[in-house]
Amino acid sequence: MLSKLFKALSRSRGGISHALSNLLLKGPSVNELDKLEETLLETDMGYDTVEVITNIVSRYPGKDLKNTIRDQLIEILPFQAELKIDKKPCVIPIVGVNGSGKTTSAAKLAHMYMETGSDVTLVAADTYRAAAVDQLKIWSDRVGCRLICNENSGEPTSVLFDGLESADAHGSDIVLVDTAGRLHTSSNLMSELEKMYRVMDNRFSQFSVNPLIALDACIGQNSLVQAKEFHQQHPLNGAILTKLDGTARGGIVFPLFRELGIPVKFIGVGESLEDLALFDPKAYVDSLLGIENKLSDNER
Ligand SMILES: Nc1nc2c(ncn2[C@@H]2O[C@H](COP(=O)(O)OP(=O)(O)O)[C@@H](O)[C@H]2O)c(=O)[nH]1
Ligand SMILES: [Mg+2]
Repeated sequence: MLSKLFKALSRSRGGISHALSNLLLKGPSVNELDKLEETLLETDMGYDTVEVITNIVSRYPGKDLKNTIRDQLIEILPFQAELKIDKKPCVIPIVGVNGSGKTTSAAKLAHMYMETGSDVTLVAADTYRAAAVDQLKIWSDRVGCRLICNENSGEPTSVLFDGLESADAHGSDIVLVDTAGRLHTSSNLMSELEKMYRVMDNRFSQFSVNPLIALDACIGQNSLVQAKEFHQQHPLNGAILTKLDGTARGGIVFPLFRELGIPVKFIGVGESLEDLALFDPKAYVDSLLGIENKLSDNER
């Protein structure tokens, strides 16, 4: 997985490494600092974090530069995510806008939890797109986990209710709920989500509720706005940052945590079941900066 993360961040790393090498070579002139700043901003890490780095660079432009930056960046980030969420069984609704990778991430998470011996129930609560249930059926077959769906229902809350009752009766440890994509500006769909949260919180208190937002890393700063609104509606447990393999903009992890207090818990680095990893701040920063000492050639 280190190798996929390393590959996924290659574009960001290329730009940052180039700017840092130039800086070491030519000294921290205003021009080189500007170039570095621009490169860093392009990764979406946000101005505050960029400033942390440019301050280090202008103060200690030495050969230990990368390691100094590394340590500071790791300090900004959330702790390493853990797979086990709670002692109680838990329900993980996966929310976000259309196409952000909710369904795929639900399947990847189901796979990850099954691999560690948990009993997993997937709930197909996207009742808007006819193909959504079929998509999840295919995934659940591949993963080999339970799936609760109702093709005749247009009521996501009702499907969720059935799913949680069934998971409870069966004794599932983890219930992953695939939801319909919605923009935070769509008040109907947002109030429907609120209804779903009410059912989870009030009717199924035997489960801890741990919502995750799926955010497409390619869309950059827009994800901050989305995350903020979803987080205000119901506190999010964290984010799944998807499609890191297709972008040079993985830096959004920083402002998500610094500005909104939302930790990235998982990263998506491809389209298959195995392409999900727990967020590891050290591996992430090392990959971002091109610090390779932790990676053997086999791992890459
Ligand atoms: N490259 C890549 N593609 C992804 C990733 N996660 C999801 N996708 C793709 O993004 C598209 C939308 O994903 P989907 O799960 O259906 O999004 P949803 O609308 O939020 O449920 C699909 O083609 C997925 O294969 C990822 O981490 N990397
Ligand atoms: Mg979907």
